Amino acid sequence: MGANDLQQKITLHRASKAIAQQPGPWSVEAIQALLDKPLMDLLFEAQTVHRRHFPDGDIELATLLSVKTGGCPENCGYCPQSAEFDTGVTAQKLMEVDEVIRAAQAAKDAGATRFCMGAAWRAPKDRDVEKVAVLIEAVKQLGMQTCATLGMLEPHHAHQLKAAGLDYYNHNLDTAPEYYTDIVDTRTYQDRLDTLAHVRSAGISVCCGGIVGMGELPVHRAGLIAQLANLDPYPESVPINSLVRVPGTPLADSEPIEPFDFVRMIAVARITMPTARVRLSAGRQQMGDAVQALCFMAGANSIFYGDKLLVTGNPDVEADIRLLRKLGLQSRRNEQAEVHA
Ligand code: SAM
Ligand code: DTB
Ligand code: SF4
Repeated sequence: MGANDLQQKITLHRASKAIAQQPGPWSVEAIQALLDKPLMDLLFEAQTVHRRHFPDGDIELATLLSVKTGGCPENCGYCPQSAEFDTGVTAQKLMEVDEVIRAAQAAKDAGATRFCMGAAWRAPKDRDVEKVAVLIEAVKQLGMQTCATLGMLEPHHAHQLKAAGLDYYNHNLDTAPEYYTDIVDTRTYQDRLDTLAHVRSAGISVCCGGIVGMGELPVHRAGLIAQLANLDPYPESVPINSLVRVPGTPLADSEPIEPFDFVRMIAVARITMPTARVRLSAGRQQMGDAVQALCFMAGANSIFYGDKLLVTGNPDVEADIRLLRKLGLQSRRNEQAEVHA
């Protein structure tokens, strides 16, 4: 080993020791201080944590399907599926199982390992949960990881979904508690925390993150990360969304987030939740390859993969595969291509 290599190893070792000694629970101030660091220092710290916990450096590919679209009674200011806003989204009923299986099989064939089913409900009724349980069983039989996002759950719903084979439940906290009432007033932050607790108690892994670019202050971004990182245990999956500004929603004219501030959010999620899958989520279509590459550098190791999110667009599959290849990043899809090459 040359002197330079040795020096690099020592620097890396010192950095990882310093990070390992950071105490939890995380205060908003400590997170704010991370967000305020010089970008290169923050990236170095995040990448150090990332490599320690994910030495393989693979990128998880998760595909979304809106199984029940539109007509939602909630008024989340960012959401094109709320019945309160005129966004051109037409309400549809729950999809049939055959159609869902076809979509999941196509996602699997394209290289996705996780299939996430979204429903525009405030909270599913008993009969809705029974029907979604059938969808989960069918997707599970394809050998994919299953995820669902259906709104607020009662404890017995969570148990039913677990019994059907649900691996992850997505339920986002979206922003800091003190900014939440500016975004939605048909439910409370505590409602969200209660559902997350039911999901945990049922033994389902938690997928929980938020959205930036909704006109929030930097302290609200720090507050969101503090809430996520202080969940005990913190979520296994953390989707960080950049607001997709949909005409007709109250947040359509929000000031877009500065791209480097988005990268900072990814880095701080990685540092504070070292073993989580941090997902570079909505907003990639507006982001460009270079910013996405910085997000991977900052510790993102999952993306939503497929031409559509729930109702809005996402980069197409070929563009994503090209990007991952250009960056030399591994995904199951790339591994398969190498085997066949
Ligand atoms: N109704 C359920 C709920 O609210 O939990 C599940 C579906 S909801 C569409 C899932 C998540 O998508 C929301 O919590 C929010 O974080 C995200 N989301 C919705 N609209 C978005 C947008 N325009 N831009 C970015 N993320 C969005
Ligand atoms: C998450 O955090 N983002 C996804 C998923 N979980 C359900 C949804 C993004 C929605 C973007 C706007 C739309 O297409 O509706
Ligand atoms: Fe309904 Fe979920 Fe959209 Fe809120 S985010 S309006 S709960 S679908």
